[in-house]
Amino acid sequence: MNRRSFVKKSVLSSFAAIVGAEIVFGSNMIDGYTPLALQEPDPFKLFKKNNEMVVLNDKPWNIEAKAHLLDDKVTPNSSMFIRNNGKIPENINADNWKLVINGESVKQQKTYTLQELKSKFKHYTYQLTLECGGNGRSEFNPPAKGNQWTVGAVHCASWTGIRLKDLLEDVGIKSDAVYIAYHSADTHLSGDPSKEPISRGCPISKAMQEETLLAFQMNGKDIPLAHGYPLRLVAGGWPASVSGKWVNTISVRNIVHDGPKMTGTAYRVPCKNVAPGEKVEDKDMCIIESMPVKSLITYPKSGAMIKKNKSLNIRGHAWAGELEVSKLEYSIDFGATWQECELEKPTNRLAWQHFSATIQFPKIGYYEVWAKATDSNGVAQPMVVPGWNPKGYLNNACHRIAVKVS
Ligand SMILES: Nc1nc2c(c(=O)[nH]1)N[C@H]1C(S)=C(S)[C@@H](COP(=O)(O)O)O[C@H]1N2
Ligand SMILES: [Mo]
Repeated sequence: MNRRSFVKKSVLSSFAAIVGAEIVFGSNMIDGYTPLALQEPDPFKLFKKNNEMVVLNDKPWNIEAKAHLLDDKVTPNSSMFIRNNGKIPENINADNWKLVINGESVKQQKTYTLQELKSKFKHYTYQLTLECGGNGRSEFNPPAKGNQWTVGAVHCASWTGIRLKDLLEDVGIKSDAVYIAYHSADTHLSGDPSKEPISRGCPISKAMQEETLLAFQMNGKDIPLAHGYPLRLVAGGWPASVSGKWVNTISVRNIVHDGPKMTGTAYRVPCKNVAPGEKVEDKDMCIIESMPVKSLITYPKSGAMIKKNKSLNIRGHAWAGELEVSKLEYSIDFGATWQECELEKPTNRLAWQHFSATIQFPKIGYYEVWAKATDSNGVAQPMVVPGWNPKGYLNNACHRIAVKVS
């Protein structure tokens, strides 16, 4: 007879500690069995997220915020969306974390420990807007495959780290350098260790900007595991896919990086507008760089009720990739007329900007408040979903909330 052994006492008590209760018939569990409660962890507890966040996918984890959860000027972890392409690395030991700088265009390969990075280079802190290229995807028609982000795949946290530029200068790069690429510790969903879930990067010019960081802190603390602990690339204003989490290698390339999610339809859009649903050839696709101008009304929550003759204070944030937002307007008549909002300057380049306005409504009834940002080049958000593309990127249509006056 093939007798199976039962779970060990020590394992049982550690399970009980995680579950937070005695596992009453636990001694009947066979060895190697994982209680369901540990197989399906509560993502809100696991990642310390507000339980109004929306889980779009659990394999891999993809979780988005709602507009009203993003009301803080600096986004706290509890409201930050999570976008993973693979499995979050396990058993990270920051004490022996290493960063390798290699590639065709380094003078010689170099390796730094996390400790060396922290002690050798000057630290900088910036608030940086990171928006997933696919934020707003759910509104494209014909629909695009992928996580159906609505409006909440954006955050602006405060990141502390070293400048990538300082590091690359220390390594020494050749004059033929074109691109930098990240490689990370997360693993492919297939379990195949030879495959990377994602490896992207940016042109040298973006890598050399003052605000492009290799960050080890977020909002003044170690970066949360889901957001890239212990080391993350942060390139504000570009699709957040450039900001590699759990980074263990930076490659300096003499070609445009060709890693997973750099080619085909991934993070690329037709170089020229196409009709919805049109087939686009590979050679006519361009890599997304600076993100377009956009804004979000974060207060009040859509569905607000106010009493007649009372004014309504609204507020939110606006961002424009590499550019500054120069104007923010609101409309209560479906875009027929616009009034200007108060708009603050960004705390630093590539941080989102805060806006506010006090609105009077002419009479009792249903209204929508729309917000529209304009960037420093005079380009405004469209009122309808812009340029269809195969993977549903770059939807920067005006955000709107419903308001009832009674
Ligand atoms: N290593 C690694 N880095 C990554 C990803 C990933 O799956 N693996 N996802 C990218 C994408 S597509 C986005 S939108 C952002 C999301 O960052 P966040 O989860 O901290 O919000 O991380 C980027 N960096
Ligand atoms: Mo993304």
